[in-house]
Order: sequence, then C-alpha cells, then structure tokens
Amino acid sequence: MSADSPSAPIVLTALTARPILDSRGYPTVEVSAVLDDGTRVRAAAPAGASTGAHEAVERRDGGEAYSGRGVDAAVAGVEREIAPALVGSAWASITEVDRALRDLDGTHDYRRLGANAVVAVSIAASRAFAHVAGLSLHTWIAAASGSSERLPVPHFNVLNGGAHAANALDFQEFMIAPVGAPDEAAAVRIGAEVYHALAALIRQRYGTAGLGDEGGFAPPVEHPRTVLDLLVEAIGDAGYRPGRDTVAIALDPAANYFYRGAGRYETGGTLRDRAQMVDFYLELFDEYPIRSLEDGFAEDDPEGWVAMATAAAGRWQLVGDDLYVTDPERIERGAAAGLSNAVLIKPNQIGTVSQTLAAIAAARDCGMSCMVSHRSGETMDTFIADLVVGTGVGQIKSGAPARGERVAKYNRLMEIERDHPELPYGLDR
Ligand code: 2PG
Ligand code: MG
Repeated sequence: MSADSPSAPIVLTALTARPILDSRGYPTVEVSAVLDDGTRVRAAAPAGASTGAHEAVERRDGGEAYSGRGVDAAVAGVEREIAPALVGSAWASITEVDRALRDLDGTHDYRRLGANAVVAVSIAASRAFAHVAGLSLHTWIAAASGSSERLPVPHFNVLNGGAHAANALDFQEFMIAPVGAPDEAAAVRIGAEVYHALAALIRQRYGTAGLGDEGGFAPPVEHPRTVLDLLVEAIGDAGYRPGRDTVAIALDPAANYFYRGAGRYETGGTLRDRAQMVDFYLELFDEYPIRSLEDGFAEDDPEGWVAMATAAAGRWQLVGDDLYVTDPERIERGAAAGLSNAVLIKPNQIGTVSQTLAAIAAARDCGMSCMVSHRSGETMDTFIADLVVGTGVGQIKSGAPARGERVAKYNRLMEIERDHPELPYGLDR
C-alpha cells in the first residue's frame, strides 16, 4: 500500500470540532469524525511557542478572550467548510484528503482555515484510514510511507530555558537520550530515573524544582555549562554512564531567540560572532557527551549553519527545526547548501500528514536523519508516537518523562513495544 493506494477508501458520516485547552492553558482544536461503520476517531492540534517564520499559520480569534488565542473561528471553519467538503464522499487516500484540504484553504500555509484546524482533520483522517485498513496507526503509516517500523530513541527534555521558561538561560532544551538502552521500556526507565536524580540535585542546589513548558526543570541558571555539569552528574547519580553511545545529551538552543542579526549571537551576556559560536559548540562537544545539536544557528543565518556543518564534518547530528519547518522544498534546498545532516519533523509546521511524510521522504532522499517532535503546547493526542514508529526514523522528542501530555507519547511507545516485541529499538544508523 502507498499513500495513494485506493485499496481501502474511507467515508465519513460526520465531522465536528471543539476548542479544548492545551498544556499551557490556551485553546486548541480537537476534531471528531464518525466513519460509515459508526467508528469515531479524534485528533487534536499541538501549538508551538518558539515558532519558525515559515511555519503553517494557526488561526487565532484575536480579541480579549484567552489573550486573543481563542480558536472559535478555526472550529467553525471545520464545521462550516471542511465538514461539508469531506463528509459523505469516498476518499481513496490520505494524499487525496490532504489535497482537498489544501485546495479548500486556498493558501500555501493554511492561514485561511488555520493549520490548527487542518492538521487535526488530517490526523483524524489518518486514523480513519488505519481503521478501515484493519491496521494499527503505526503499521498503516509504515505502509503509507514505505518504511520499516522501528522504536525510537526518546530524547527527554529535562531542563528548560529560552522561550519555554522564565529563567535567564538562553538555550531552550537540554535533553537526555538513552541511545544504548536495549529497548523502549528501558530507555523510558533511564529517562525517568535521570529526571528524578536531576530533581534532587536541583532542589539541593537551588531550593526549587519549578518546571518549564515541556516539563523539564527551570532552575535559576544562566550558563549552558552549569546545566551540562548537572546533567552529567544526574546521569551518574542515577547509576548510568554518560556517553555518546550510552546515555547521551542533545541540545536545542533554538538560536532564533538569541540571534542579534549580522551573524551575532548573545548568550549568557556574551556576544559571539559565527566563528566564535562554532568554537563554543565545538568546545561543548569536546567536554560533554553531546550527540545532537538542533537550531544551533538562526533560521536566517545560513552562513552560520554551513560553518557549523563544515567544522562538525559529520561527527555530530545537526538538526534543522525552525530552519526547515518540515517543508520538503526547504529540506532539499538546505541539503544542497550543506546546512545540516538532520531534520526535525513536526506535522503542524507543514499542516498535513501527507506533507509530513513527504518531508521525511525528502530528508531520506538527501541522506539526512529525522527526529519526530512534539510542540511546547501539547494535548493528550499521541499521533507522533505512531508516526515515529511507522516511519522508522529512530528518534523522537516529547519533552520530560513527566506531565500527562508528555508521557502520553512515551507511554504509547511502550504500548506499541509490548504489542510488537519484535520491533527493533534505536537509531536508524
Ligand atoms: C522546538 C519546539 C518543541 P515549540 O523548538 O523544538 O520542543 O518548541 O513547540 O515551542 O516550537
Ligand atoms: Mg526546536
């Protein structure tokens, strides 16, 4: 079966939507669809805070309610425009549904109907296709994308800064990646034990273990080295060995946040040019078991990306998030320009499931790795867990191993592992 396979069409008899609260307490769109056999499928849109300039655009109400972040218009668009277009017809593939959504919206970035409405409909439709095909969602995704299934290395964001926390730390995410774990359940255990060891260290040293948006701690620290020392200590305290092939560290500085223009970056009160920024990262790579660096440079600074990729010479994973916004064309252009060797994959950045699969295919064709990702504003929807297994890309980040909306994804991964103990775990090397 391919994404265009006509083998198992869906027919929806109802499509409704409603506003629900996301993990930050702002409204987002939940969609509910009923199939002609009476089965109901649901999906909810996540929401970013540190968004790339070229992401698909959410529809927000403006005005006073929820500081302008209401989604009543996006919900109404699902019921008044999308439902009449989709309900009652037979749809042969997710590609066909997504194309209809795109045509109906009429813009390239879904700004009319809202990417928050469109992505939820596309995910619900994917669940409908999996149901009529008699497949679990991850297996349907594997078939639709022509991939081998694989359980991913979870990247647990245990310490938050940047746009996700109120502290003075400029780097946004510090993650723990149990690369050497034997399986998913063991990886989750390592992540949780390190998280608890880190909580103890932070309480002892800073008297507080307050949290950032993704469930990681947000102590009053400023310098990346202070955090990296804490992580290495916590990994050891939890009884594990820090190392690139054991329990590794991954960073998402989200450099847009501290880019000052003209190739200059300001972190921890220090202004650095591109070359100094490259040297700073190389020093950190030397001193700590870091395996992956996401958005180490700003989306508008391709020279910085090229300088980093040249200096790293393939020794580290360099991931583009805001840089590519899950857009197949941007990924291809970035690969041709030598910007990075990996891509972050977020369905709501590009708008639909079939475009997300196209982004993964584009990255693969260019020889780049992928990491599937949540957003800082999340719901209990676990689509990305099935997406990462079905596409077999081998890496996911879904925040801390704590808080319901974050662990929902890790718990779904462990459920898939229990149901399919034969699936391999780990990086797709
Ligand atoms: C990121 C994401 C998710 P946001 O920068 O990678 O961690 O943050 O959803 O706020 O864009
Ligand atoms: Mg990022």
